[in-house]
Amino acid sequence: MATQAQLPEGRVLIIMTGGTICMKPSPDGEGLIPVRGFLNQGMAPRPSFNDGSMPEPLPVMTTATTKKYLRSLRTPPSTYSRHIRYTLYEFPELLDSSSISSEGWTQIATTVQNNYSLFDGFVVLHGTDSLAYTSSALSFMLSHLGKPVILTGSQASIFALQSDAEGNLLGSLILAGTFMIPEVCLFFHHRLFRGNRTTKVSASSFDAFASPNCEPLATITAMGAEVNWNLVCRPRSIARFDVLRRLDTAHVACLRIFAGIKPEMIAGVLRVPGLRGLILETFGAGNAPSGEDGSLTAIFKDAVARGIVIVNVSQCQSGSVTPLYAPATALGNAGVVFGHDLTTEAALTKLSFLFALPEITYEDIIQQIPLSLHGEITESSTAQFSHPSSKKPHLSDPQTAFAALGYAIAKGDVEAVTEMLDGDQYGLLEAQDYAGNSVLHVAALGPEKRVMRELLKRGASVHARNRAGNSALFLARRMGNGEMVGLLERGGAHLHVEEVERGGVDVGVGGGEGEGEGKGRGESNGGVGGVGV
Ligand code: ASN
Repeated sequence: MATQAQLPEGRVLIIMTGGTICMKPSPDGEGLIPVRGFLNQGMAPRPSFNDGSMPEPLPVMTTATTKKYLRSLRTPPSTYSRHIRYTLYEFPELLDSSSISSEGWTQIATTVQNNYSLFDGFVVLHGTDSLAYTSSALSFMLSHLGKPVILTGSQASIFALQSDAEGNLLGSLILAGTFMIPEVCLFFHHRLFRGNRTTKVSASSFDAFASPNCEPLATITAMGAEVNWNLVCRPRSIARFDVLRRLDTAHVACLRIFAGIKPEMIAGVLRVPGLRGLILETFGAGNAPSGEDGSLTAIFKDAVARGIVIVNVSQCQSGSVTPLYAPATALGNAGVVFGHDLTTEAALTKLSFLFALPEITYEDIIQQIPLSLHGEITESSTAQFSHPSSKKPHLSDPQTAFAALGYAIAKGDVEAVTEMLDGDQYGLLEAQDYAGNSVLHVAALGPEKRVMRELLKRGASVHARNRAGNSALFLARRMGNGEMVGLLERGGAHLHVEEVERGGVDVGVGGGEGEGEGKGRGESNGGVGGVGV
């Protein structure tokens, strides 16, 4: 039996940007303002955030080259027999989130990037007003993300007697330090949403966010977290984590159609100097007035001819924009793009992202809008996100299926592995054997690089660790399998900080390259060859 001191730890960096969660009344009586010292004043005195173990400070990269050691705390063990060890980095200027802009998003994205190899997950504390915008923006800025980035905040300050702050923060912390959900998420009121599907729906209720067109990725209940792994988007190509540093928000606008709107108003917006894109919030399934004698339709047509991208999204919270009615069809014929079930927040930030890509053409952008880049839109050909395979399950129960897959991987049988994963109904990419090894651990010790490539392309997590705390990369290094090491590193793998601390291998920061040689030393993990869930 592991004693409490031996329980594994998930390491989480909390990034504090401001918001109500850290606010107190301003001394001059001008309303609530963010205050500094959240870790010491808001978290350390609360037993659910601090088990009193007084762990060592943790290193945090405050810029790409500046490392600081910051006070760390540890939670008591969670339902998952795991502590969450964390520290908190406060931005130099804390904001009411109504003031955030693309610079703030860049600051968050680069902080994640600079600390990527030092933590298992990230929690971003942020005001609720623009939380759905920031979550959407980050989902596009962070590419080939392999770790959870969870944004949260609260409707009442952590210093208030009755607040949602503690629950939102603790839930985010436990999810970020326990589950390898490689997405930008928003956690609020017991639910974990895909960030780019969210919208703020209440200015006062604790249940302040909705994700009307996508089920929650996870829900916290009294029994723990129920993760809907079928919905989770994983990287689908072999590449390292990267960040697009700046979105082009300067050339995008948003306009809400209302009953009786004058065509001149719309024409005025479409003539704003430098405008490249417009999000048009239409009625219902995508309808707008056509104007007298089609005058409004002509205005849209003219703007499209001048190269302005116009995206049609609905004012309704749920449902999708489609050419069901004549007015929506007329907009489509004028060159307005159907935004299907994109939220306004996701549509605005997606356009800002696409405009920021070097050398992208108008046609490229039009093609990308209806495609799901990070799960933000339901592609019309696949009405459902959950994808139970049409093939029959290969084997009758998860244990037998995982064991069979493990043996096929160990043998290097690419065809058998591919077939089993095509027919997988048990979530075998998430499964672990009795020693905590995932399919990637087995493949790291196996003979076939092609099997590893197949697993990586299907989004198997390169950051999963077995019960001995070893990653697949660590095992491949110890085997001295340089090719496997290189492939894993190309897929974003790096040694975990604990592996570095144990083995004295320099991991570098910001996802740097390893040397492709088995150099690490550490405890033996045993049991990789024998599989069974
Ligand atoms: N005005 C606050 C903010 O967005 C609202 C909140 O966090 N609940 O920063």
